[in-house]
Amino acid sequence: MALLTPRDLENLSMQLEENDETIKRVTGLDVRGICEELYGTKPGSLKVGIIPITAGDGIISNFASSLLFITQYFGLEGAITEHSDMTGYYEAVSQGADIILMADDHMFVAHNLRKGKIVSNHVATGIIYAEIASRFREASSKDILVIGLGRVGYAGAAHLMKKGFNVYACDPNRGFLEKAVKELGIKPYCSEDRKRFSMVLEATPNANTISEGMIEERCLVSTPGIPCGLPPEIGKKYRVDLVMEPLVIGVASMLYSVI
Ligand code: 2YC
Ligand code: MG
Repeated sequence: MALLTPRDLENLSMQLEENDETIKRVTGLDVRGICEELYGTKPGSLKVGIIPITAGDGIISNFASSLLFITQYFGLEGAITEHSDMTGYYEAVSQGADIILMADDHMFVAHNLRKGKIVSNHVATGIIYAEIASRFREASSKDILVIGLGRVGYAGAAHLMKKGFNVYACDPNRGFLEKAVKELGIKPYCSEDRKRFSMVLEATPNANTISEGMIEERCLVSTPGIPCGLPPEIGKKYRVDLVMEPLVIGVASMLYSVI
């Protein structure tokens, strides 16, 4: 799974501001508003313990500080533990953390110790980026394309099916596609169909996954994917809005879903 680099997390507040402006323009709500409607929750004065984890590739220099920025931005009280791993966990719980945020190379979780609610970044990210795509005010129909059916795309496709959208999806991994058709009832998308979409959720770790034949002249592409799946020339040639941000939107979804 693609790991964030310190470079991805530079200018996080500027990236958030730019994306929040686009989201507000194309959906009518900002990230806060969408999360409140999506989860029916509002952040109160909860304490969030942020615990650096040294497992695997280890600590990403500005990952914990980015989580602190995000926690505070959404009105919660955050603290990064002095110690990492199990010692850090003990420190956070002893200091009264209501919610724990920690990530190794495979799982990034938010765990509400008071309510016993836990969510992974993959699921929360898939859901919020799907929700953003689905709220495109200029959408021409309820048809929506999901590119990538890994842990993020699958969660996004499941959410969109539950919301009653016509979900078309593709993934180079036939097993992933068959699983999603069987379990979610999504329709397999193949480029020969020549079907075009005004809403796209792109959830792959690859560039240039979106081709010209897939999108309508006016389109919203919503993606947590790094690198960006939308080729710049296509974004310029058509009236495409792009919502793409490396961490804040996904973490906001995690926090709102467990508070
Ligand atoms: O600094 C730390 O505590 C590191 N153990 C954090 C590792 C995060 C690894 N995960 C990722 O980079 C991506 C993120 C987009 C969120 C999920 N996977
Ligand atoms: Mg994000």
